[in-house]
Amino acid sequence: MSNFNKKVEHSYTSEDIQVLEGLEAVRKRPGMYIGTTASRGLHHLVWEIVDNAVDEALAGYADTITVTLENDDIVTVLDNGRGIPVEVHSKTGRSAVETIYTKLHAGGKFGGGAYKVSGGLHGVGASVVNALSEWLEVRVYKDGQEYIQRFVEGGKVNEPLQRLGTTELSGTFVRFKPDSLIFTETTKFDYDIIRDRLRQIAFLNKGIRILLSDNRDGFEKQKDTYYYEGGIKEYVQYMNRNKQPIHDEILYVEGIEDNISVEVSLQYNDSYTTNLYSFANNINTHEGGSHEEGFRLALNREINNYARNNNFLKKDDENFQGEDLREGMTAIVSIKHPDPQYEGQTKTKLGNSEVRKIVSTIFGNGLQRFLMENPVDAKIIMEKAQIASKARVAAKKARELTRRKSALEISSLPGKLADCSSKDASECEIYLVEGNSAGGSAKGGRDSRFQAILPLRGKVLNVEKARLHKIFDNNEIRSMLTAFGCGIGDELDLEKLRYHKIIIMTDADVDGAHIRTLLLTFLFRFLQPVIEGGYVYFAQPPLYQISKGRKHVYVYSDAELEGVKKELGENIKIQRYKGLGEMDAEQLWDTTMDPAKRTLIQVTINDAIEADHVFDMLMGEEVEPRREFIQENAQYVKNLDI
Ligand code: 0RA
Repeated sequence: MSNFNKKVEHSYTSEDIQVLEGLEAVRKRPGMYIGTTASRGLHHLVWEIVDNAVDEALAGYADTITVTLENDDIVTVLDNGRGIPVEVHSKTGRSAVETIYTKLHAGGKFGGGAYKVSGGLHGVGASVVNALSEWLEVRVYKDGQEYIQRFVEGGKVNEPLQRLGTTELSGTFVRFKPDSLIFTETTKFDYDIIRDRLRQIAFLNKGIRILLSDNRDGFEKQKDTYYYEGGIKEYVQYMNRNKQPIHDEILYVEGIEDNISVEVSLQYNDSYTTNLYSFANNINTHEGGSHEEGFRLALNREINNYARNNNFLKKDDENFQGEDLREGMTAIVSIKHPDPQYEGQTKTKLGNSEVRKIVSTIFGNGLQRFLMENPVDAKIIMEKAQIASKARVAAKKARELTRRKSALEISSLPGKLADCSSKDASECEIYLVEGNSAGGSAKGGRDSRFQAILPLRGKVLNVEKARLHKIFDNNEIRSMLTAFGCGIGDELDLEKLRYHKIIIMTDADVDGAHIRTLLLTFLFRFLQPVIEGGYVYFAQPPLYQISKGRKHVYVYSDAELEGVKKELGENIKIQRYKGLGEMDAEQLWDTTMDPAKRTLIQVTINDAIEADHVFDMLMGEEVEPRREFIQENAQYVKNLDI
């Protein structure tokens, strides 16, 4: 160490010439190294320096990384690791500091840790940052001493590493100013871009604390700190923050094999989209690769195994398919590999084939255990898979059917439909009306500009109990599908929905409740997005008309009836409406269809699984709960005053 008491002699060698030629090549064709010299490339410089600090943290020697944005486009990155080695290497005659910042691709050789996170999309090494900087300085705090080395004009060494004095600190501090000769488009760093990436790094590397602050004059003074003890488990929670998770426990699995570390976290929410993100050495592998393949393999294998063993799949049932299991899933797969190979169009596909088996084993074991230990969560996940697989089968059948049907049949509107004249779906309403006589009153009473009427004859087919070909051969169902115009299953397109209010109008009796449940079952099974989009309503016809002299009052519930009776006192006449057909056109308009006066009940299905349970209960073999439920009225609707 004594040679640091004075400046180290520094002679110009052939090495130096090579180094300069290397960095000169970077300056000549920066795009080759950082992609672009626009904003994206500029930020690349920060990722590169931060990656080195993250490596030191992953090696277990640092736990805090501090990034600041300073005036004059200067960025600093500090870590509390061991500090870059300062001794002069006998062969090269230079220090590790100098080598790391001046030799292309030198970083990895000095990696003290198991992983070199860089090596993917970026991973060009700190020397590239140096090459593209007006100046760069490195301070090393090590063994009680502080050292500094400065580089100028794209990595030129003016003087070798110097010792500055003593310090209590340990770590590495890098400060640099990107070269405006290179970054001609912009040299302004964007706080939000840096914040988002640092947050992601913190999620992907549990236990690392990352601080960011914006100290620039003329910018909002900002500070953020990221630290996630739970790592990617908290990442999943964060990604689901505006979603509705359907089970409480977030799955988290970690393991290591052949020096490859694997972490997976997963939770289902009530949506139908998949949020699967994979990473290799902290780089987002957009194009997937062997780690994602291993994940999918294990997910399919373990969920189907559990479903078989616990009777969520019966003897004759086919296995769940991958897509059934990914619906509504938020998952992170993160691996760290000592020698990652990237493939694909954008080099964001992990190629290492050995990773498939390792992820599959580690995640598979963890998932198996999770399902055993969390039977409540497991049941919810199994039921979600059941629904998804039913929907997939239905969609496939619907597709086949659409192909079979002639274009004419599909495109011509059903004869019974009394359509409205407006073609603006957002104001159009279609009433699904029980029975022909009620249909007549509705046709007479409606405002034909925006209200269409589709009378349905008798009981609607119970789609739960019919085979699919029968469902699609059913006239009522075909009439509805043709009138709605939005298609079905996979090919459902809400843009094509011809009415933004689908209003189910049935008698206010048990039969009516049954019919509307049948209609809802059909809508739920085949047109779920239409319910979710808030396009489905129940009309609310009155139960009674109360007359006193010339005064008529409509009453919509038994509870209301008591109040009105008290209010009006003696000599009143109560007429109970047994069906819609008892009302004439004018009465039906006044009480049930006039937007200014009516009450519509919007059908909402917040929780598809709960709804499915309701439908199973209503449509299944058990009679008693069905009767009770229908009489208590649907609890999956909410009141909406129009
Ligand atoms: C090589 C060897 C050692 C540490 C590092 C590199 C190192 C590099 C960077 C870059 C940013 N921060 C860093 N921290 C450490 C090991 C040194 C030793 O064993 O003393």
